[in-house]
Parts: sequence; structure tokens; C-alpha cells
Amino acid sequence: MPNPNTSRRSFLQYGVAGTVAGYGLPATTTATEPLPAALTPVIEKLEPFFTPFDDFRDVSRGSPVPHSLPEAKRREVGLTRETWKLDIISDPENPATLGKQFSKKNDTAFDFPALMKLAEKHAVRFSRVMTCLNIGCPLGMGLWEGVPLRTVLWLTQPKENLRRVFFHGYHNDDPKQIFRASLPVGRVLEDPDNVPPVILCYKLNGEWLTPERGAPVRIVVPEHYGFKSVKWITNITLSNLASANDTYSNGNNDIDSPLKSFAATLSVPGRTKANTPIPVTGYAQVGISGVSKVQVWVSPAGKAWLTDDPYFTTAPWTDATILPPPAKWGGTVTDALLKDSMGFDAKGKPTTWPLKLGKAHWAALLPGLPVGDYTLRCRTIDDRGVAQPMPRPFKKSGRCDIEATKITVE
Ligand SMILES: Nc1nc2c(c(=O)[nH]1)N[C@H]1C(S)=C(S)[C@@H](COP(=O)(O)O)O[C@H]1N2
Ligand SMILES: [Mo]
Repeated sequence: MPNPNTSRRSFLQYGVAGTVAGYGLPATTTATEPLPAALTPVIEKLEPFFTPFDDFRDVSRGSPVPHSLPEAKRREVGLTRETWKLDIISDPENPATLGKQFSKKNDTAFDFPALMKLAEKHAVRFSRVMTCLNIGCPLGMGLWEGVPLRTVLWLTQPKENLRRVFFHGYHNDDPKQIFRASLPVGRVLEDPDNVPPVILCYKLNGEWLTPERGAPVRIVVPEHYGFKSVKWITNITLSNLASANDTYSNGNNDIDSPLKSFAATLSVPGRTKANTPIPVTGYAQVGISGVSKVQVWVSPAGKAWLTDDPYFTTAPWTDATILPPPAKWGGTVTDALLKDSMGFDAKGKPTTWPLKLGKAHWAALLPGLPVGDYTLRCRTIDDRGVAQPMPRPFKKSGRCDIEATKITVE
């Protein structure tokens, strides 16, 4: 696989003063700033960086959901690598001018061996978190591998009248069950700065996609919420229609909203002793504008905040520590897999940190508190200095509310 690294921005060097067991994090973040020892036990218990298959959460529509079909049926309907067939056609209602089309009807469908042939030269791998626009917590963090969709699109020899690419997957041959998404053709043909390409994906964390994750082939759109990453892909339609009609545009969803940054906690002691420092951990989702800081703030519970400051911008936030790249990546991801992945160097080390469109972990040791009930809040600050939930606070463009967690000090 060619090394597709484009970013040469060197990233912060972390001192490695010793390795914490389990999650395998270096015990210091920078040579000058050791992590307090009280954080070691909670950091050891953090989830793996890449999500193991069984821990991925599933968002699938369909009755029955396609991945629940028995193997024989999946084979019959083209949901195995051996039987997969992809239509790539011009939209009959808003035709794009193509030199060539691929269809089951004419026995010219694009198939898995053809995809693997392209993969030899064009395959890319990149990490990204899969998040549902309507769910507050990511479904899983993965290393996705596939062929850029544009490489396949160019096989149709498009000439003109092509403005939008629509795609949908297997839907039990019931038009009412079609789950459709789309992109402007420009996004398929060209990638915004440092964002990986839209891919026809066949591997996750180095293994073939499982039926639940969309086998044999799904779309992955790196910078968008999960609904653009259509599973069990069977149809690509090249259209001259200028506007989207994604299934997700129903339900008041903002389908043009790329991934947002936000922070959430993973471990917070619900009850704790007075005047004793309180170790907390969490994760940050790294959206399109990155994450430069994670911050925490503890306040007495039930105390009203200023009504003209709904996002607590004037609260006394303090910085948490964003943890460095883990020594062990988790899932089935190895350094060998990472070394020719986008955003990683020849040794399998990330070239920037935290990984854009990914997940990072953080930790903080809160100062001891007097007896009482408290609220812990956390937030991200993006690369432009904008604090969560800005710049796009609306619920239907992806979740990013400032999380509030209760702590009782006894
Ligand atoms: N064919 C198909 N693809 C689909 C869906 C679906 O229902 N059918 N759900 C989408 C939504 S809403 C999300 S959030 C992601 C979730 O990906 P995952 O199930 O692999 O976690 O899949 C997307 N792809
Ligand atoms: Mo979703």
C-alpha cells in the first residue's frame, strides 16, 4: 500500500518515563509535566483506543436488519465478498453524461475482485470515530480501509452533468426500506485539507468488515456523522440533481453538519472522601476543527448560573491532560497496520495529536473538596480557540451539549 501521508506537521514529543500497565500509556505526558500517580489506576482502566469488534454499537435499520440474515441468504442477495455486485449508473431522472455504466441488469456490475484489483494500487487506511448524529456517545473508533470512491467513479468516464453522488445499500428489496445518503460530486473527487477520501470500505481494524459493520462493502465518509456511511452498499447513482435527499434529512436532521468536538467523562467517583483529590478520566471527540484543550470545572450542585451565559464561558475552567498516543492501540490494530495509514509515520506513530476526526482520552486530578454535592462539567476547546458547544450548538446538527456529572463528597 502506498504511504498516503500528506501531513508533515511534526507533533509534540512526549517523554516516556515509564509505561503504565494495561492501556499502556506513558506515565508522563511531557518531560516537564508528570501525571500525578493518583491517576495511574483510572488510566489503566480506560477503554482501548481502537474499539474491539464486540464493543462497537450498532445503528441499523431494516426489517429484518440485513446483518441478521442467515449466511445462505446473504450469499444469495450479494452480501458476501464472493457474491457482491455494485450498480454504478446514471440517474434516469437527472442523467449524468457517462461513457460507461455498471449494472446487474446488463450483467456488467462492479464486483469484489474488481475492487481488490483497484485496492492493490489505491487502497487507503485512516482512523476515525463512527458517531450517530442523534446519539451523544460515539459508536466506536476504527481504522477503516478501502478504495477511494473517486477511483471507482472515474471508471464510468463521466463527461458532464454530474453534480451529486447518491448511494444506498441492500434493503430487503423493499423500496420503503432504502437508506440513502449523498454527497456533492466535488467532495468525492477532491479532499478538503488533511481530510481522508470518501472510500468504498471493506476492512475495519485490519480485518474484513463483519456483516454488522456493513459487509462486504460500505461507504465511509471521514468527516461526516454515521448516516453518510451507508452499509451493505449495492447502488451508486450519478446524478445531475443539485440537492440532497438523504434518508436522514427526515426527522429534522442537519445533514450538512460535519463532526463536532466535545468532551465527556468515562470514570468519575460518584461518592468520594472529603479533602482528597478526585481522579477523573474521559474522552474527547475530535471534530472537524480539532481539539486543542479539554477543560473541567467543578461547582456546588444546584447553584444557578448566569442566565446570560448559558454555555458557562465565564466559569473558572481548568485544563485537563489530553493523554498521549497509547503504547498499545487496542482492537486488532498493530503498529504494522498503522505505519502505512494516513496520519501516521513510517514507524506507525501519529504525525499529529490528537487524531482529527478521532477520539482522544483525557485525565484530571480534581482538588479535594469539602463535604457536599457538586457538578463536574467538561468541555473541549477547538483548534481555533472556540469552546464547546460553539460554534454549532444545535442538537440536530450532532450532539455536543456540555456534560454535567454529579459528585458527592462525604
Ligand atoms: N444501509 C444502512 N446503512 C447505514 C444505516 C442503515 O440503517 N442502513 N445506518 C446509518 C447510521 S444512522 C449510522 S449512525 C451508521 C452507524 O454505523 P455502525 O452501525 O457501523 O456503527 O451507519 C449508517 N449506515
Ligand atoms: Mo445515525
